[in-house]
Amino acid sequence: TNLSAAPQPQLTVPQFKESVLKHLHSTLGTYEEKASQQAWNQAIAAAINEFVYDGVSRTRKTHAGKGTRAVHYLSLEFLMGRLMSNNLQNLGLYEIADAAMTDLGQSLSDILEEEPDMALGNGGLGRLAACFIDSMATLSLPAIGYGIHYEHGLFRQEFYKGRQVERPDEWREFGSSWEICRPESQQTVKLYGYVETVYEQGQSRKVWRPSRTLRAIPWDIPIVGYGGQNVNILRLWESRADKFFDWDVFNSGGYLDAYAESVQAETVSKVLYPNDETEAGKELRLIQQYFFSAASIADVMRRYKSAHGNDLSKFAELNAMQLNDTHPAIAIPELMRILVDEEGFTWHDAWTMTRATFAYTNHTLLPEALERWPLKLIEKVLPRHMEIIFEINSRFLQDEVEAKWPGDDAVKRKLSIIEEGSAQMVRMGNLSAVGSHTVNGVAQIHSELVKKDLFPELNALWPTKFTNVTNGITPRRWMKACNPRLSSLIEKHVDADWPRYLEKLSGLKALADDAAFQKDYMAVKQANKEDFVKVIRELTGIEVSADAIFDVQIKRLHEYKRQHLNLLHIMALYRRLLIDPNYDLHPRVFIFGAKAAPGYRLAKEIIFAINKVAEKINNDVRINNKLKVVFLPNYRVSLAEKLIPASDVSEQISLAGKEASGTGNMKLALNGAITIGTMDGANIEIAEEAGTDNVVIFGMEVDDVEALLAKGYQPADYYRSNDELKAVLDWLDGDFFTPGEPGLLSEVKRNLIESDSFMVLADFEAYSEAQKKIDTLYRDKKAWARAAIMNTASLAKFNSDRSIQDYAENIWHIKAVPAKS
Ligand code: 26V
Repeated sequence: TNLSAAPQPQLTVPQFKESVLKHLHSTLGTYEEKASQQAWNQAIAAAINEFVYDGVSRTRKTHAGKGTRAVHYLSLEFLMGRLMSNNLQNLGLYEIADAAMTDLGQSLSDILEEEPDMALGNGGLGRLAACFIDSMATLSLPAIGYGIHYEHGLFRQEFYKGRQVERPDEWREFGSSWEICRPESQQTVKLYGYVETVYEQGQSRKVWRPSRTLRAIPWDIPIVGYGGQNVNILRLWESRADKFFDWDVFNSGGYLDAYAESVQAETVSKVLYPNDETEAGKELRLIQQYFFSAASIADVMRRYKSAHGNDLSKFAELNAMQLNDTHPAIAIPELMRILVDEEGFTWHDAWTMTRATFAYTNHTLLPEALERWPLKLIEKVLPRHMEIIFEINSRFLQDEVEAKWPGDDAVKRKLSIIEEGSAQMVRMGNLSAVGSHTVNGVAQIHSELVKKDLFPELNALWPTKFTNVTNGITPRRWMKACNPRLSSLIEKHVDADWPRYLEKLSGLKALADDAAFQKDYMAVKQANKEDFVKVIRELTGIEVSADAIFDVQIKRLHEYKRQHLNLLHIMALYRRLLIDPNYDLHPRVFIFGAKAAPGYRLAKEIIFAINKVAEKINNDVRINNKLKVVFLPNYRVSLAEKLIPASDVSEQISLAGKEASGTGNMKLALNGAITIGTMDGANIEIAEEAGTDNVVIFGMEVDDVEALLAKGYQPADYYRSNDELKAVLDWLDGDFFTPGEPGLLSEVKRNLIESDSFMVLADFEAYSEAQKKIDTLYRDKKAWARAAIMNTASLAKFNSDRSIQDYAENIWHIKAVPAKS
């Protein structure tokens, strides 16, 4: 195989030029002098797609009819971002295309900016799925991603007077260059209705009589592996009305009713739900989950039968399905329904096959994020599935729990898939764990907590079921494509195939103290920062200096991630500068990027508070530009790609035990930012790999948090005993940051003093001390450069290829099948 080499371009510059012009003329129907940036973008996409589609065909042909086991990655979110530069990089065509466009008098980098992000995900979980399908293609694994073809991705964020406003995301208003509609593979999905018991030849059988059906239309996004050998598919389902014109309704004057039906059907794939407590229990969300799970399983079945006929005995042997969180958990009873009701398997055999098929990844321990559906709702939308869930549950409790803990009703109540209470609820985590052969967490500490705190009894029942796969990121997007300066510097010192074999960067460790290399490395950082100064100016009008420390916190806004801890410290620095204008602080720019769920009140208040504090600080001439605060609107993948290479400090300050893994921490560290972080999620493993001298760890650990909680946490004690903390919290009450309108920021203060569920005040002092260490370290240019280089050189573990290799070997048991040339 050619996996060991960097991708070889299959075109010369003149050939690429010719191809783009051909498509501009005969695909787009325009010409050089007339073409808009968008038309150029589409012409380049068409030129790239000649290779992409060829890869799709070769990969399909290689797999067709083969008896090789494949994995199906079921995820309600794929946060893909832009695809053009990534596809060019993975095909080895980036430099060629760049030169070709320059010859044509165009700027490739400007044209790349025309592409909207595919923001079909909320945050970490969705971006992880996107990195994983890149790695599955790169490793030549037979793999398909399944999800929803949302018309609108995550909302576009604007600020109005410092407050978040949500606007619709229109990523494919005029179509997308990267999708192929496959009407020949459409499926029908049933909903609602009732269950009938049919008696035949002394046997009874359950038949679901649905009262509604939806059509599921697949859109395939080609996923180009690094080197372009295999091109896999991300299959996204769009919902349509089953029959657009109901002729009977139409003839009797119900023309508009027929349209109304199609509008209703199309709402199913209309919009991605934000992670939002207020959305819990929404019928449309449950239908989304079932819609894509059912369409995907039907698709897998169709492919199996066309290759192997109607004998399903090898189904589980040939198909693995990974549940990306509990969102597709309804796939478990769906597969049971097909095997038992439609294919005539005994319950026992169907259950053996189902459990051999599914594995489940847990991404959070936060109780409010664990999915529970009202039993009544599932009964209404999916009556047969509710019966199957009851059956799964009663067999699990009687055969497995009773055998282990005879007569113990308390343990049964705790483990039951059905939660009893005034309204019965279905616990999707329990269903997923019971119906899967393997359950994994996403970082070492998180996987331990899954066993210890979330599923201790299930872990006692099945000690080998629970495992860890530490998350990763694709170095193609998160280094090679987004940081071309660092990539070319690296290539002078290590093998060109480092984006595939990231451990090759460990060769840089020998250069960590080399003065010339340090100088080159820091010059790259400086140039990236100078580029980003312009981005900040364009997006916010704020002027910052590239000589300041760029201190970055980019992630969804959530109390457990503690953006407000960062804010309190910024206020403390500001106060120190006001008290003593000579306070010795290396100039610092604090940069935030974060969307809050639309219904998450306090998160939105924190955004508002950061924006108001920023406004005041950025306009205060007294502090001599030593401090700037920038909140970038509409944080998304394409903005991350510009910011991460320009970052000096990576803020990873969640309360210990709450951040399952984090993946931004890996991207920032790989690009040479120094982590200031708690002993949480993957921070722990990053410190282990990069060396504890090269990260700044602070604050309570999981045990400390537990101890403080047991003792009784009193945030007001910290408020009273720390004068600086008291002063900055009191500041929020007045009108200092909101002139003429006192109290606008009081809710943040009140929450911290009265509840502070994530112990911000308890960690404030330790955080403030850790920030002093950052300041001191930065002034020692050599020590800083050394630490940054050690981070870049040591992060091979967090290559998503390694994560996927772990899944392939330990969970899916699948092997590479390289596509033939
Ligand atoms: C969901 C919800 C839903 C309702 C209310 C609040 C809330 C808060 C958080 C979530 C998280 C959804 C799952 C998720 O995105 N987890 C993230 O997964 C990443 C990939 O494994 C991991 O790196 C992050 O640490 C983890 O937060």
